[in-house]
Amino acid sequence: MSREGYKSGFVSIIGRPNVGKSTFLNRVIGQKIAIMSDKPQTTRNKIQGVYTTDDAQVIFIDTPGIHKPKHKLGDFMMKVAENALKEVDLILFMINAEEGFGRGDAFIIERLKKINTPVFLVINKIDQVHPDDLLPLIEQYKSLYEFAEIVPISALQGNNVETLIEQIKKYLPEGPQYYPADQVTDHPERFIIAELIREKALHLTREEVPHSIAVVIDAIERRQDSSTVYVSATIIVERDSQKGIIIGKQGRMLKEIGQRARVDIEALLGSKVFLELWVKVQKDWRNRISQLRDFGFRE
Ligand code: GDP
Ligand code: MG
Ligand code: K
Repeated sequence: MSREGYKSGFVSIIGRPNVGKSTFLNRVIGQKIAIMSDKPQTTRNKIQGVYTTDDAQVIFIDTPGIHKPKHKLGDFMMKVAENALKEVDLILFMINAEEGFGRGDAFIIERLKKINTPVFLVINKIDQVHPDDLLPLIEQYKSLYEFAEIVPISALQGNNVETLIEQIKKYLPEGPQYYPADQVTDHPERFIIAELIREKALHLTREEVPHSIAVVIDAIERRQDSSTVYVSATIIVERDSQKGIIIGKQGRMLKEIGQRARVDIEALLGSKVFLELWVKVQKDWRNRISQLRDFGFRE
């Protein structure tokens, strides 16, 4: 569908881990599609959220984040992120008002200087700081890069989020409504389900398993003559010890992960779910780029 005056485009959200990118996306889209966590690097795939109104459609990309690569997965992710940034209409560079400028930001700003896409500085978590502390922060960032707009918000409480949306619309070109109004994500359910399971595993095991665990969905089937959806998934870890932690004493941890994930998956699919979880050790999978696509990473 294309209409005169209708605006649409792609917006990429970047920033250091934990600045609130997923929280913002969830608030705008109003559905749990990006996974929130107090642990860094939870979001490793691109997640698109589609925000549609009468006069515009904004397609958000929650990139894995640009950071200094530590291993091959980091390299790969950074390439994905950089390519994504060149192709979008607008970049939201999100920072945490509480933390101020950090080395991670310097790294990101160097990358931004190499591309022509306009960039907003979005200062998040303003609910955590005194308004007087914002001005020096703004001045500091202004001296480093020519931002198209600077917008302070609280993604958690919603302050100024609508203003930000209005500003975003101004920067979008005229274009078609790419997605139906009721579609909030173009990711297959399979990806969201995998992220929900991964989120439960990370939360329940606390600091004991690394963020490198991956979840592969083996099957999603609606059983005939039944209202139940059957989901089979495998949690991939790098070491036997991690497998032990995920499974837990007498399988209790895995059971708990499964029960909690099932509740969310049932809400997502709107039907009863039978969830079967497996755990597999695959050593050093992060450095095997050839396998990344099998785990759902996309270029
Ligand atoms: P991401 O890594 O950038 O996607 O960050 P998340 O969206 O996962 O948020 C990281 C943490 O910051 C979570 O605990 C959020 O609840 C919290 N957070 C996000 N936005 C705000 C905000 O505006 N104010 C406050 N106080 N906390 C926030
Ligand atoms: Mg995130
Ligand atoms: K730029």
